[in-house]
Amino acid sequence: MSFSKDFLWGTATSSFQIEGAWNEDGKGPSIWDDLTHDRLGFIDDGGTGDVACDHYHRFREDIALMAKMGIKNYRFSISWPRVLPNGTGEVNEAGIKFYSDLVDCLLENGIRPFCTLYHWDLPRAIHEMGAWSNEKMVDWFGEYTRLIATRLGDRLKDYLTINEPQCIIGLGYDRAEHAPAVVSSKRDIVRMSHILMKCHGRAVEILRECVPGVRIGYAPCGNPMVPVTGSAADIDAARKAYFAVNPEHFIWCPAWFSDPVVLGQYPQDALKELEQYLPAGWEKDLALIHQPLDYYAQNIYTSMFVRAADNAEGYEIVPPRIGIERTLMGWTVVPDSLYWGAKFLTERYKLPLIISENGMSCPDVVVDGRVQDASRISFIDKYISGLGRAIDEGANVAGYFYWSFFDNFEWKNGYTQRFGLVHVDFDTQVRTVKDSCYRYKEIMETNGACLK
Ligand code: GCO
Repeated sequence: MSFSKDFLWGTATSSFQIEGAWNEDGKGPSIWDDLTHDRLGFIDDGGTGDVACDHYHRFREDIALMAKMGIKNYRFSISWPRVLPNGTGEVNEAGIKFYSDLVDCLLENGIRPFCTLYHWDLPRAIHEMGAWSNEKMVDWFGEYTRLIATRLGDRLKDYLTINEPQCIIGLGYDRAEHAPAVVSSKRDIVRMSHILMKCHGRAVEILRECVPGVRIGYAPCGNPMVPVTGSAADIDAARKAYFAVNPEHFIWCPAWFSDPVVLGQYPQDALKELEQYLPAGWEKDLALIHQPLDYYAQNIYTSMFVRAADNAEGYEIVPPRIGIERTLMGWTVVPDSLYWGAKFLTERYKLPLIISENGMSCPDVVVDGRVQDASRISFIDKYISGLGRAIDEGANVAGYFYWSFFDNFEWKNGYTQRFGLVHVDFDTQVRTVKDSCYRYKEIMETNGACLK
C-alpha cells in the first residue's frame, strides 16, 4: 500500500475529555463543566470532566508513553476557558503555560503537535453572551485565536479550527444531547451554523497573519455513504446521497458545513429551503467563510449503505445487513468507510485529506496486565487498508489520526465507552497499553506495509 513517506500517522484527543483540573490554576468554567455538574442523570454514568485522565498533571508521562509507542503526530485541543476564563479579556497565564509546556514536551519527544482550537468546551461566559447566536462571536473567537497564535505559534504550526460543527450545533442546540443542551428553532440553527463558519474564517485569517509557516484545516464529520455494489449506478447514488442536503437533517449533511468553507457557496439544494433563515446579507459573508486551507480534515467512524433507486432522489438508504459487527457504541463496523470517504471527499473538495478521527469503542478489560482487544486490531487493519486502497487509486490523503490515544470521557456516555489505544483505570489512573497500540505502532513504523 502506497502511503507517502511523509504520511501523517497520529492519534487524537480533546481537552475536556482528558485534562481534568477543571477549576485549577485559574481555569474558568465551560458549558461541559456546567452540564455535567448541574444536570443530574444527564451523563450515563454520572461522569464529569473534573479529573478525567488527569492529563493536566500527567502530560509529561503521557507524552513519553506516546513517544515510546511510536506516535509522531498528536492532535489535541485547547480549552478556551483555561486560557481565557471569561471567554474574552483577562488572560490566564497558567493556562497558557500549560499548553506552552505541552507543545515543548511534544517537540522534545519528536511529536508534531496538531491543535484543534475548538473541541466543544465553550467558556460559560461566552454561552451567557449568546455564543453562536451572537454576531460578536466572530470577534470573540478571533480574540481567542489570536492569543493562541501569538503565544504558541512560534512552535505550533498545525491547526484545525473547529471540530465537528455538526455536533456543536446539531447535538448542542437541536437534539439537546450535548452542552449546552438547549433546543432551538430552525431559524436559530441556520444562523448559528452561518456564524460558526464565519468564526472558522476569522480564525484562518488570524492564523495566517500571526503564524509564519502555518498549516490550517477544518474538522467536520459526516459518515460516508457506501454503495452496496461496485456498479457505476450505485457509486453515483452513494456520491449523490453523501452530498445531498436534506432540509430536515441539513445539519448532518457534510455539504452544509463544508461547501461554504471549501467551495465558497452553500449547496443549492440547501438554499431552496433554508435561505429564508440565513441572516440578511449572508452572501457577502462567504468571502470570510471561504479561506484557503492547507488540508481538509474529517472524522469518520461508520457509514450508511446506499443503492440506486428509481425515485426522485435517485438513491435509497439500505439497512445494514443483519449480524453486522458493531462497536460498543452500537456503530456499525464498515471497513470501506475510509475508502469511500477518501474518494468522495478528495474528489469534491480537492484538498489533501486528513482523517482526523477514526476508531472504535470496545468493552476492554485488563487481564494479567494486558488488554487483548482483537476486535480493535481488526478494525484498524481493515479501515486503514481501505484508506490505502483509496490512496492507491489516486485519493490525496495526507494523514490518519486514531481516536483516541487513551480511554477518556465520552460526552453523554461518560466513561462507559473505551476508544483508547491505551486503557485508563479511572480509579487509579493507571495506564495499560492495549494490544491494538502495539499493532498501530507496527503499522506506523512500516508505513502501512505490514497490512499487506
Ligand atoms: C466526536 C468527537 C470526539 C468523540 C469521538 C467518539 O466525534 O464526537 O470529536 O470527541 O469522542 O468522536 O465519539
